[in-house]
Amino acid sequence: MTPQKKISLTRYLVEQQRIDGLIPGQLRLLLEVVARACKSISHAVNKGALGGVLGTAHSENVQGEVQKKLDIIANEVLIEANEWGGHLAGMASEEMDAIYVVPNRYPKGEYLLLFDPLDGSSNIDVNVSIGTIFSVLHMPEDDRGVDEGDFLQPGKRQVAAGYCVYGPQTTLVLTVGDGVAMFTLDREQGSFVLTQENVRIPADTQEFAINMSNMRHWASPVRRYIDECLQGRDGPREKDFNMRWIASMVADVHRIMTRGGIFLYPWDKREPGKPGKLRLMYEANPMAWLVEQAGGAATNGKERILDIQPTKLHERVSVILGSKNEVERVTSYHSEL
Ligand code: AHM
Ligand code: MG
Repeated sequence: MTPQKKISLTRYLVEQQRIDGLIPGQLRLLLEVVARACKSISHAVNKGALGGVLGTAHSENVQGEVQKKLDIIANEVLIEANEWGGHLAGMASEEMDAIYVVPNRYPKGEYLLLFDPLDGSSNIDVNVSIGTIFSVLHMPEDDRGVDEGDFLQPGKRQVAAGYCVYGPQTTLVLTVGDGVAMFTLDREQGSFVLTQENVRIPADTQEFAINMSNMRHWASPVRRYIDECLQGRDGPREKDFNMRWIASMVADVHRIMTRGGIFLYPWDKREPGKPGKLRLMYEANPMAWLVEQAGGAATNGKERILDIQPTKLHERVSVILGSKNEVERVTSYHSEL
């Protein structure tokens, strides 16, 4: 038997570029550089206490959250890897107050890169899966200098999106608008290898992911949905539901990509002026596009996440995503208010 040929990320991108013309040269370079950065973040995560990378950095990000050492390391790795290649005009990160304009000493490209360098920060020190989430936008046409306004594009304008989950395996999940592909890091070869193409999320599920400790703060449509799930076989859904909550969006979404499910991080009453906890540009948009590309759905309860026009870089949003029929059900409960 001839051994099956392994398709590396590089080969996959070259072939996509050649066959479908979906990936222009600069975008291919960008995706390869992001993948390389993820590989290096994966190594740092793997070393853990041996690398002296655990614990807090004794600083706060723009959202007032305490930064972990690995949040800052991952942010620096992504910036340093991406600033000199000539493929980007600027970057924006959950961990930086303002946008990062590519310095003048480097050539400027036509893309903008946005990322949550290390999602699931509360799981870093306890050896639970965490990840990097990224989103790629095109610079608006005829724009000479890059500013924050250039980044404020709705998620439907993304040209690439993905995440890399650092778990028992390191897996990179990617879309360029032609379905979703998964690549597993082969540590001996040092490269990402294609392990699944055409990822599909089943339309129905019996598994939900939500932080139940916030239940008393939720709005009534979300309470109703979860309450009906909890009633199981004896309730209106007439089936039992299972619950999972990893508290790393990247890991919860990866489970949904693999076997279906619904993920919710809804608005709650504690801070009524805040639309949600998760960030639109670094978390919700890339995940929403990946989920849609795999046949799922993503809304904020009222509208499709990818249609939301952002008004500021660090904007937050309510997130409901995953198996299509369940997302549509929760969304319909919001309109029945
Ligand atoms: P982070 O980007 O600072 O890590 O925060 C986002 C994370 C998500 O990954 C996860 O879904 C959520 O916060 C968990 O929140 P909670 O601790 O409230 O359950
Ligand atoms: Mg995050």
